[in-house]
Amino acid sequence: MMESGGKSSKDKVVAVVGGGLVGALNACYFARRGFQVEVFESRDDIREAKIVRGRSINLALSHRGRQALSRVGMEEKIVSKGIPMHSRMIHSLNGKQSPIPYGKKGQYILSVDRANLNKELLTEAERYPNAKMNFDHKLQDWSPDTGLMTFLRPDGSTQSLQADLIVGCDGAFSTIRKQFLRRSRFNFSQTYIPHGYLELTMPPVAGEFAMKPNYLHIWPRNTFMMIALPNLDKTFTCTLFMPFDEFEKITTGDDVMEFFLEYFPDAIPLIGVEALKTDYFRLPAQAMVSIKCSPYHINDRCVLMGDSAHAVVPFYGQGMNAGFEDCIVFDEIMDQCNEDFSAVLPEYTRVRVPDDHTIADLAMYNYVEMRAHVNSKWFLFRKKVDDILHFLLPKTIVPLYTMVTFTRIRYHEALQRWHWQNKVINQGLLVCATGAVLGGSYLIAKHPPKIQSIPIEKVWDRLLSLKV
Ligand code: FAD
Ligand code: EGU
Repeated sequence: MMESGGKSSKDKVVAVVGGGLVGALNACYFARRGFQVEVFESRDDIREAKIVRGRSINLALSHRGRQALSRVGMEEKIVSKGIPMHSRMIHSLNGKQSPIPYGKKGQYILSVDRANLNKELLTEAERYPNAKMNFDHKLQDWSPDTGLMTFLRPDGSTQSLQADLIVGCDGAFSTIRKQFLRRSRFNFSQTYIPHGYLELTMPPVAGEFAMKPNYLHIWPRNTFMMIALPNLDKTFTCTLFMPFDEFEKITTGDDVMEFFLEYFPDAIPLIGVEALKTDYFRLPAQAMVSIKCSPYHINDRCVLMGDSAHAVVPFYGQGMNAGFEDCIVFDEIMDQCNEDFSAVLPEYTRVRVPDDHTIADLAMYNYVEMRAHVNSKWFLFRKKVDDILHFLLPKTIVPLYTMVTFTRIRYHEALQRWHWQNKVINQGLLVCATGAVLGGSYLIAKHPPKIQSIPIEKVWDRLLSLKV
């Protein structure tokens, strides 16, 4: 396809910096259009490395992410190796487990292995003859004027390459973004939350999953929270979230046991006492950061996608899903603008910034809310109220997590709709309450109750016999 630059797409070099989840998927999107795609990844090829040390072992894949995969023909391959989670399983302190479905039968999320997903995407990208992987290439710096990038190689040498378009997919601590930070009118905010996270493995019991597999297991304990997602090898990966100052208080194996006995007693035999005591100290607690910025582009030269543009705290399970949706949105704008980068890039910023900023806000809001007052009772209660209202008024009231997780309603529209729904609910409650007061007063006036006095010593008996 010829356009303004005079070069056709097959003559243009698109450099994707970062071969993580979003970079690898993006490589497929650009290769499919015929560009000369060069992926630069600082690490070694994870398909050859024995141990992959990275963030979170598994992730919740939902509708937005699946849609993005399906457009490059990868949905089936990934979904077939994912474990469906139809419900949450809420673990109360007393060991009681209560399931809360995500929705109707087809509404489930998938637990997918991060390393496998990344490997499959790299392999898919490599199937295009016009896509090339460059591992062990760590970007050092680049020039917005010329598009020239410099990479550091493991032997200490450097290598340079010029690209027509640079796609920054190099994660939350993006090197590409450094050039954005030097520019005027670039907005940037970065917030570390006081919580850290730590991953523990729950082994199989007698060759079977230690807990029900098709659930996202949650232990909500206000300040402390644990989540477990199933893996294909019948283990669960448990992620413990707690404030760093609490992590610091736990320094010995006995401290760990005492802590788990108080907050997650049912998990102790499942993880195993010895494993718990050692696994806990294997890695230090990891930090979580929320990053927002805008614009996402520099001229017609460079664009940020995925965590490099918007790192979100993991309390909505949307970081990767949002990054994958970035790829769809960019791809659609490429069609609309005839692949003219000078039109595509500003349009991408215009369309995508409000949605990415909203999911960052929603995830942060959920973090604050969970931390403040979400114990298992409250969690169960809130989700049930949402679901009952949705059942009664299916077209009017759609829970926020449903819009976020199971639709492609733009994040900012989902938020607006949620505000509107809350107004409707509150007004509904007001009408009901007013009606109840008026109706009640009328009935009482019409049929004055016979005053029946209860002997004071019976009051407690009555109160205690009430089942809550
Ligand atoms: P990354 O995955 O960080 O990849 C960036 C890549 O760039 C890496 O491979 C890195 O090596 C490379 N790189 C970095 N710097 C350079 C450089 N200078 N030169 C070359 N290469 C470079 N999301 C969900 O959707 N669902 C979940 O359930 C979920 N759970 C999560 C749980 C936790 C605890 C955390 C921390 C995150 C979770 N996320 C989840 C978010 C998800 O992990 C991220 O949104 C996702 O990994 C972003 O992908 P990315 O490709 O943009 O960045
Ligand atoms: C955190 C860490 C339950 C994977 C938010 C729900 C998460 C995930 C929830 C992690 C929660 C919280 C939602 C999904 C998902 C819930 C969601 C959180 C996956 C509102 C690997 N969150 N997560 N909400 O509804 O929409 O189940 O590490 F505990 S999936 Cl914090 Cl849907």
